[in-house]
Amino acid sequence: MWEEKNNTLYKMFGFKDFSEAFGFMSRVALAAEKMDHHPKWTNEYNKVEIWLSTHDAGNKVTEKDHQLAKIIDEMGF
Ligand code: H2B
Repeated sequence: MWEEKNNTLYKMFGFKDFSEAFGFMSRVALAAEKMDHHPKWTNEYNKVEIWLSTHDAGNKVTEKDHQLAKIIDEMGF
């Protein structure tokens, strides 16, 4: 579940290891670049945290953030 937190959509993802986590990040990076909407995120070993917001709208959650969240969810991780 994405959580609305400090004007972002936030979600934490856990993986088996770094390779799985980075594979996920690669898929998200390609989707983000395609829609020209890029995540703020961190990765530590098998954990990825993502905060989605729209800079162009003054760092607020917009429809684009909901769209990217949906695309990430549909990747099925
Ligand atoms: N990503 C996010 N998260 N928010 C934006 O407002 C945004 C972006 N704007 N990626 C895009 C790039 C814009 O800066 C470029 C010029 O299209």
